Amino acid sequence: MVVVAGALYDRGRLLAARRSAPVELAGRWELPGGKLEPGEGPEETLVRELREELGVEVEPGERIPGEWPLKPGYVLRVWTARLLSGEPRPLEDHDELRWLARHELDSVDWLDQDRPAVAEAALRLPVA
Ligand code: DCM
Repeated sequence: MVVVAGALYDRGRLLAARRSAPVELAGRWELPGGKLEPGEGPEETLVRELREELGVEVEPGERIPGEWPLKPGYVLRVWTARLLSGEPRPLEDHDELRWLARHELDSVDWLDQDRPAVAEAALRLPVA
């Protein structure tokens, strides 16, 4: 099973989302996303999940190379994305959101599995 997450950029900052569930992940920060559904392409998953979870419209960009193991049977793949419209709100799965500039990326407690993707995303952070 593939989980697709987005390195969402806006004005030189990256969006971090704090999980509210399940208990073992709650309070940790992630790149928002969710599971690929049957018949969906990963970019479609990303657009759908960020619409559902954050209430925003995004444009997927490039895949960040790599694949990171989650729980058994699940892997995390990450795409960059650009905010097209809306202001992200924690509608589902999250209780706080923060836009982080490059020098702020270490200020939140990222999920271990997201850390390598965040490091790669930081390298691709567009200048504001
Ligand atoms: N997940 C993760 N890192 C992300 C996004 C998701 O580790 N950036 C994990 C958390 C869940 C699973 O993937 O175990 C499915 O995510 P969700 O519950 O958001 O659909």
